[in-house]
This record gives sequence, structure tokens and C-alpha cells, in this order.
Amino acid sequence: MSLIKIINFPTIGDERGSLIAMEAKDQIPFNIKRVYFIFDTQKNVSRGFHAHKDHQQVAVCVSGKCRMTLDDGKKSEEVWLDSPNKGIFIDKHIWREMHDFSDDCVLLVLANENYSESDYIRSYDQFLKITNQ
Ligand code: T46
Repeated sequence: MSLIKIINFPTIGDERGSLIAMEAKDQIPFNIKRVYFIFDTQKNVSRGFHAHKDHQQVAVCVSGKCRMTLDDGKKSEEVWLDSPNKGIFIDKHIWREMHDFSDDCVLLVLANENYSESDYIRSYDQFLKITNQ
């Protein structure tokens, strides 16, 4: 089974332009407790390099693009987030990395929990121990 779970957001368009709505329990498979976005990422910078113990997230580049790799401890897959109507669901216990941010990239992330540093697994060795036990 693929680690890349794409969510295609319907684009509502008319002569004025486009609009995308993201609603909990409709396009988003959880109740949204937190929204954050990553922008102005410097050249040749990669981010992520962690997994979450419980948190689930949906990520979408609402502007520009970046390459995301997901890893479940057994295999790694990558996807370009390159359209505002293309989101990915990232489950708990998935190691994520974001690379190759375009200058105009705005990566929007919806999360099912408030921020908590104790939910992060920031050591890849610890991640492998948890996922392979
Ligand atoms: C994830 C990927 C896709 C907060 O104070 N509140 C927040 O809601 C978040 C997300 C972060 N922070 C603080 C924690 C750090 O001191 O902001 C700083 C940067 O966070 P971090 O280094 O974890 O950022 P990324 O880009 O590596 O990872 C982020 C999310 O943290 C993470 O959950 O899945 O984006």
C-alpha cells in the first residue's frame, strides 16, 4: 500500500478566479485543531526530519512547490506538492522530510492536535525502533 495518500481538493472557479475549501470530515479526515504554514524557506534548505507519535496532518502547497518524502520505517516514497488542489494526508508514525522548496512556496499544514514538542520523534534511530518493534 502506498504511503502517499493524496487528497484532491475540488476547485470552485468562476470568472473571478479560483477558491478551494478544506472542511473537517469532508476533505480533511479529522477535526482541525491547528493550522500553520511554512514560507520564505531559504535555498537548499530541507525541513522536517521527524515523525509524530499521535498527530495527523494534511499538507498542501497553496503556492509554489516542494518535494516531500514519507517513510514508514520499511519503505520511503516521495511526492511533489505542486498544486493548491493536491494535499497529502500524513499519518502518525510516518517520518517526513521536505526538500526543494521553490522561492514562492507556501506550505499549508492542518493538524488534528495543538502543538506539542513531546509528540515529536526527532531521532531516526528511535523512529526505526518504534516502527519495527
Ligand atoms: C511537520 C512538518 C510538515 C511551534 O511553536 N508551533 C507549531 O505549530 C509548529 C509546527 C512548530 N512550532 C515551533 C517548533 C520549532 O521550534 O516552530 C519551530 C520549527 O518547527 P520544526 O522545526 O518542527 O518545523 P519543520 O518544518 O521541520 O516541521 C513542521 C512541523 O513541526 C511538523 O509537525 O509535520 O512541518
